Amino acid sequence: MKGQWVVLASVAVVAACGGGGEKPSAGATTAAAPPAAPAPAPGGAAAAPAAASPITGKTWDVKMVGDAAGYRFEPATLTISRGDGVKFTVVSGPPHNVTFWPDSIPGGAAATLGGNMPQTMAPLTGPMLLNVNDTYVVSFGGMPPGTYHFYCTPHLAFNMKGTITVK
Ligand SMILES: [Cu+2]
Repeated sequence: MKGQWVVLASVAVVAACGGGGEKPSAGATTAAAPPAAPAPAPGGAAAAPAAASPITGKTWDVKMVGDAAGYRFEPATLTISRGDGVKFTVVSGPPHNVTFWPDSIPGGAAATLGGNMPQTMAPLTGPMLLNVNDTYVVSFGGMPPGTYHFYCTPHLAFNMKGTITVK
């Protein structure tokens, strides 16, 4: 089972790299990503992360679950206000993480989002959460309104995806 996970994780990473359109060698397409909002200016994966903007509003809870029913974020869709935060907590089935598609977030949001994501492993890619009860908090302080699509890198193939809408 472990070997299978490694293979799937590799596929997901390749797909994630392809999404930014920066890596010429990947050969992957953005087919795995949900349809992006029309965005002439992509999220800007190349933009340097900005300084973190703190949470000034409510913090919402999203569970990261993997059980007999599958892998998922609960809730998978969330509407929040600018300045709110989202706390992801591992409930079962780790490892999980939170990765945003650079081309499926509002134009110009990548730099701020990158700055608001602690300990990233790659652009807009949160660290692996290895244990039940591990948490990861993302501030939406300073984030432009719009829709932010994200997924769990190890479980993208299992459709572990979610959407946060900032009002
Ligand atoms: Cu996961």
